[in-house]
Order: sequence, then C-alpha cells, then structure tokens
Amino acid sequence: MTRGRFITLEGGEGAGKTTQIRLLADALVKWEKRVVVTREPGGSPGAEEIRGLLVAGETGRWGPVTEALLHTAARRDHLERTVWPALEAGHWVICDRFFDSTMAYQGYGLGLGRELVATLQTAALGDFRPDLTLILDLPVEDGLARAAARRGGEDRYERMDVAFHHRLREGFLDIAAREPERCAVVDAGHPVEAVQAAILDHVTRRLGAS
Ligand code: Z5A
Repeated sequence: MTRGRFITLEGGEGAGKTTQIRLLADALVKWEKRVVVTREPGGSPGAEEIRGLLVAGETGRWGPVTEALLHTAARRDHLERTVWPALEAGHWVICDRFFDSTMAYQGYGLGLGRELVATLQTAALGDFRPDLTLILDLPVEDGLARAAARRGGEDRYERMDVAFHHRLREGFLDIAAREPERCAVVDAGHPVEAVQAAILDHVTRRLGAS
C-alpha cells in the first residue's frame, strides 16, 4: 500500500481555507484519490473536545503556554487516531490548519517565540511534516471582514486586537520563507476560482497529482 499524502492549509481569519479545501477535495476525488478532510483544533473525538475549550470564552481565558499545550495535545490525538491511520491506508489527507497555526498564533501572535513552539511540536510530532502546506495570504482587514460576514459573530481568536492579526500574517509569511520546499504562499485576495487554480497548480507540480 502506497502511503497517502498530507496537505495542510493555513492562513489568518477568513482567508478562505474551508472554501478551498472543499474544492481541492473534489478535484482530488476526480483524480481518483481517496480523500480525508479534517481540521485542527479537532479532527478526532478527543481533539474536538479540546477544541471546545480553545475557541470559546474570553480572549484571555488561557495563558499562552497553556494554550499552546492544549493545541499540541489535541494535535497528538488527531494524528494518532485520524491522520496517521488514513495516510497508512493510502488516503490523501487535507487538514484545515496544522502545526504552523500554533507557530503563527501562539508563537508570533501571542509572543511565545519560535523556540518553545518548535520544542512542543517536536515532542508531539517527531520528524513528521506535511508533504505540502498552502498558506493563504490576505490583508488582515479583508480577512476579518470576510470572517465576520460569514459567521455573523466572532470566535475567541477573531476578537484578538488587530495588531495580533498583523503579527499572525507576518508569522505565516516568515514560516513560508524559512521552508520554501514545504510551503507555498497563495494570494487569497483573488476570486475563489483563481485561488483554486493556483492551489491545483501547486498540488500538481509539487505532489504530481492530476
Ligand atoms: N488556532 C490556534 O490558535 N493555534 C493552533 O495551533 C490551531 C488553531 C490549529 C480555529 O478557528 C481557531 O484556532 C483559529 C486559529 C486557532 N482562529 N480563528 N478564528 P476555526 O477553525 O473556527 O476558524 P478558521 O480556521 O480561522 O476559519 P476562518 O478563518 O474563519 O475561515 P476560512 O476557513 O479561512 O475561510 P472560509 O470559511 O472559506 O471563508 C470565509 C468567508 O469568505 C466565507 O463567507 C466565504 O464565502 C468567503 N470567501 C472565501 N474565499 C473567498 C474569495 N476568494 N473571495 C471572496 N470571498 C471569499
């Protein structure tokens, strides 16, 4: 059995990950891949329980270290119970956010720094990495407006101040610049179809799917 591929989508609020994941999954199914779509925080029963602790409540509900630990604990459960078995079974796994979100949100956004977050990721993941990470990049104000329009409300992270969201965006771009082999930055400011075309281009060229 050939191992599947692991594709992660990252970006700030309202970047369009959910929209693009649906379209990417459809394309991969047409190309006769077996596809699993999942998300973080969450993606397994235990991790979904932890998600409830993370996305609801006051912005200052958790200290930054506790918050990073909760995301990391959820991630380990998600990997063991959902992602690794699916990859072993030959599925292409598409994940809405992964460890780059911990680096961007908790490392850059909340100021924990790269070193501590990298240590946590090594403890939870070992050497495991996505085959491809698509970072959807969008000006902060545009992303927040999209997210607010979609939900009609705000979750805990959307209520962080605008400076936080700027640190987040710079964080994602820095991650991409440090790991160009794994990461591709996609301009998410274009219409849905154009963003989709750019994503399919990366998936085809980098992973050989079509
Ligand atoms: N988090 C963390 O802090 N640390 C971690 O380690 C992890 C996560 C893993 C999970 O939230 C939160 O957890 C997240 C980070 C934090 N912060 N927040 N919020 P979530 O999973 O509930 O939400 P999200 O991942 O942030 O999703 P989102 O940003 O709100 O949305 P999206 O999936 O990127 O976008 P969308 O739903 O596809 O699109 C948003 C709207 O824009 C919608 O109305 C679309 O129709 C529209 N849209 C999409 N594409 C376009 C284009 N191209 N043009 C115009 N309009 C568009």
